[in-house]
Amino acid sequence: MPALVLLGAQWGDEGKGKATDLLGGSVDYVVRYQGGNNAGHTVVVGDQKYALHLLPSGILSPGCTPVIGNGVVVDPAVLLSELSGLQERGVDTSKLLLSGNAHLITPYHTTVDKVTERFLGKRKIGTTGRGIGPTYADKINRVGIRVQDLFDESILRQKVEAALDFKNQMLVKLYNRRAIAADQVLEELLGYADELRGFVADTTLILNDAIDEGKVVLFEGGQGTLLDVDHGTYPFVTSSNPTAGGACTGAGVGPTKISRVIGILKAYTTRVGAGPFPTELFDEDGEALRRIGGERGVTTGRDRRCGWFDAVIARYATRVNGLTDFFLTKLDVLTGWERIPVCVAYEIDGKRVEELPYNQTDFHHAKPVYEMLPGWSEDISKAKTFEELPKNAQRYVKALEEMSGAPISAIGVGPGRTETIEIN
Ligand code: 2SA
Ligand code: GDP
Ligand code: MG
Repeated sequence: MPALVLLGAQWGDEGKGKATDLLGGSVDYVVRYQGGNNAGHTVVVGDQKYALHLLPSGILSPGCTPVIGNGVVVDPAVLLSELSGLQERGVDTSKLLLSGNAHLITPYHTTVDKVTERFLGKRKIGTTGRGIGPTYADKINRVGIRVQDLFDESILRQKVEAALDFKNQMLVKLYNRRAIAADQVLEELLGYADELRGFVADTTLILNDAIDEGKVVLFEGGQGTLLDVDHGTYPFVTSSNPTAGGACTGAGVGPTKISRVIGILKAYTTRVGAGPFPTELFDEDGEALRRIGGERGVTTGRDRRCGWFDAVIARYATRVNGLTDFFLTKLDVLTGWERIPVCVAYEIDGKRVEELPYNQTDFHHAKPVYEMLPGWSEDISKAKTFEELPKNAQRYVKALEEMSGAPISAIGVGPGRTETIEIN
């Protein structure tokens, strides 16, 4: 298996960090290909809990080389503080590779992100405020700053001045804010150069060589399919491509090299930030899922919105990502419900719809059509095989698998590394 992608099949926070960590022991490289420190990936190893934002979860597996690909947006201050935080806890971070083509998040991107959200008011996206959207906007607008620019002061100056020219006019004239001084930005960025230099590499070349040599490369998505800027619930999305194709562009590896695409799928649904969410619950069931599942943003600490499992979304994720299999996570959180509703289709303007509507207005009007599945009350957190699960839990997994369009190859029954059932 030369290369595989692991990505979120819903709105993020499905448990990708844990799943990546689980595979970490058997892969040679773990690569982030999009997003930045908006991500929050939790990994629990023994009694130690790690919250990773920018670094690939593979950094916690000793044999594994962590890679930040060209498609990622990098806040250098966050990267350095995440690295030193891990070093203080005894994690070896020396193998990290950072693409010279990755774009940098600078303080003006973070400012523009926050100011834009404030001005959008009721229509805000609910971003993480980490400067993600403005940094990708600059990249597409060809006024971005890349990691490699840190090592050429005169080029860096030209690029920072060009980028600030327009932004300052906007900040001053439109938003009534103070202009940002190029010298200040330049000084801050240059201050990171020496510490980052040793990590910078031609990651595309290294990864392609590794695959050709038969090494195993795992691409770890941040956020999720429904937050994809092309395939998600636009405009309530992030500004990158967490879907499988993003791994190719965000790391410089061709699709013919990828043989497995795993969708991480939570046994219910959550979302952080604004936007449509057909199965969202506003009652005590939603509150219970949030409490039992610990559904709180790893980056911003915001409460996550919670709802029942949505098979329409799972089928869509199978389609747009070409999923080969699913890891179903957090099945243990559903223990104790007598009956568990599962959304099998939508009703839109009186019509039953089986597939995710491409039309935004239709999706905003979608009402879930539920099927009731029988629940279970036994503790499942110690189960090691599928057969050890209570019959109704087995039935729930099988029903989800049938509705979602790809086989389930692993089931999470707790946050720990070992609390997983593998199905062969
Ligand atoms: P942004 O900051 O521009 O990417 O925000 C745009 C939308 O994308 C959502 N988004 C996320 N959704 C779920 N999890 C994310 N990571 C953190 C976590 C979130 C947190 O692991 O819990 O701590 O709040 C993530 N990152 C971005 C975001 O909510 C907007 O809807
Ligand atoms: P990610 O962004 O997809 O990596 O997910 P997050 O780390 O933001 O959120 C997932 C949360 O669920 C984390 O707190 C994980 O420790 C936890 N988790 C992952 N898998 C399981 C599971 O199977 N059961 C339980 N109870 N928790 C899990
Ligand atoms: Mg997360």
